Parts: sequence; C-alpha cells; structure tokens
Amino acid sequence: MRVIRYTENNQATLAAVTDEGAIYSLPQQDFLALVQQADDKGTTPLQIIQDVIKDSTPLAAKLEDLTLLVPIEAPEVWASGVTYLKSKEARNYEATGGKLDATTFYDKVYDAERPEIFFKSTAARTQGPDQDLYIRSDSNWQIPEPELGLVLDKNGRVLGYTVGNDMSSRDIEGENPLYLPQAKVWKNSCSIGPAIRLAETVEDPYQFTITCRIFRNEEKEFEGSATTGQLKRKFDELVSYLTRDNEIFDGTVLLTGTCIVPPNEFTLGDGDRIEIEISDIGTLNNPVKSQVRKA
Ligand code: DO4
Ligand code: MG
Repeated sequence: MRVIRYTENNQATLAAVTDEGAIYSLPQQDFLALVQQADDKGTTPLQIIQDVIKDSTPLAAKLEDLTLLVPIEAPEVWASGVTYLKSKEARNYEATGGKLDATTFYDKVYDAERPEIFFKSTAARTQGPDQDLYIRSDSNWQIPEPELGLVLDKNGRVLGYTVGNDMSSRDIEGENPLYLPQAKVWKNSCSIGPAIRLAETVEDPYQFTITCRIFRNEEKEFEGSATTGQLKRKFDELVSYLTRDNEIFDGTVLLTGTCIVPPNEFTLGDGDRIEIEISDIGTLNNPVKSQVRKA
C-alpha cells in the first residue's frame, strides 16, 4: 500500500494506492495525521486505510492523470554518503582527477564505523513529482543521485519509503570537500515522491531495485540500475547516527546514498528529464532547468 498527495482545484488531498493501482481518497489531512491516528488507536496506518477503503469507491482517474504533490512536506531532508561502492569509486575519481590508486577520505568513510550524514534540504527547496529541478550556474559537472528515502518520525521510526534525488555538483565537490554544502544544496536541488510505501507493507527493504533514466530531447541518454541489497550499511545504522544527540522532526526524510552514477563525461543540461524508479514505490519524474545567476 502506498500513500500519495494530489491537488485538484487548489486543494491538496491525501490518497491511498493499492498494489492493484486503485486510488482512494483519504480523509486525513496528510501522511503524519494518518500515522498519528493509527498510533492513537493502537493500530497501523494500513489498518486505518483498509477501514476507509472497504466503504468507498476508488477514483475513476489513474495515477498518471493526477497532479501529484510531494507525498510529505518533509521539514528537513538529510542524506547519507558513500554507502555504496559505486559512490566511493565515482567520488575518488572526482577528488583525485582519475588517479584511482590514491587513498582518499572517501575510502576512509566507506570503511569507517561512523557513516557520512549531511544536511540536504528544507521543505521549501524540495520539489515533488513533475516539478522542475535546477542545475547550478557555476558548475560544469552535475548529476542526479537516485536514492531510497526513509520517511521518519521524530524518534527515528521508519514510517515508509520514498524515492529521492540528491542532485549533486561533481566538480564543486571534487575541488574541495569543504565545498560539500554548495555541491549539494541550492534552489530546487532535491526531489522526493511520487509516493510513500508504508513500512509495514515492505518485507525486505534491501530488495528494492532502483533505476535511473535521463532523457535529452526525449531520447534516452543514460539508464542505470542497482539494488538496495548492494548497500554497505544497514538502514537502522544510518538512522541511529542521524538521531544521535540530534533533534529531528516528524516527517524527516533520510536519503540513503547513491548506487548509480552516470558516465564521467556526462553532465545534466537545461531541458533534460530525470526519471528515478524504485520497485513497489513508483517513478519520480522531474524536468531539469538552468537558473540565471543573480548579479
Ligand atoms: O561524499 C559526498 C556525498 C556522497 C553522496 O551523496 C552519496 O554517496 O550519495
Ligand atoms: Mg547522494
């Protein structure tokens, strides 16, 4: 079971999407209200949804007919880094100019007990399905980072799983690790959606398949796939470092690192379109736009 938000006549509506693709409007204001109601009643979000849908008729519309919104207005999005071998190798290439025999801080963090966790986005910077993502005006090497997102409550409980894009500037990050915030955070540099898969309906979160496709003039320029089974760490380990001596808020999203990196010659351009699909969650689609630098 998945939960989405869509808009009709400027009104945001929460809805449930069954595994068969039937969509039912829900009376709760948002995903967190659904979770709160379940907690108050000592039951689960799935049970609450099943009680609603047994007495209602599904929408006539299909998912692709709806104007989808971010499934949750995450107050903060955090991200994990170098959690997959592929990410370590790509970052070593950036940092060493291709001298792959050098040992770097990326090698060290990949093997260290403490994972890399960084602040990625706020609600205002986070885009939803079909909304524009921006590329930086001062970078010549930019990529999407397709990542599984954990939707958390303030205690670090995993409420669900979503799709996330940790847009990144490889040349800025490669120039100096202290530039990481600028390589990761700018206007519209993150997206999440299209749905939240309820955690209780996921048997094994290490079996998600992630696929990223990049289109240029609607021709496929890149496609890559990986699975969360390739993750070097465990999700609860990442959450425990995020919440250690920290305060997080209900609805925080933790991105869990990238396992797909386009070829080194590739950089995103104005007009490209990014699709990130995660099995049993959905496909997050975002057009890419250049932004004009303010003087
Ligand atoms: O080390 C910098 C960022 C790593 C990252 O975003 C990733 O591995 O996904
Ligand atoms: Mg990343």
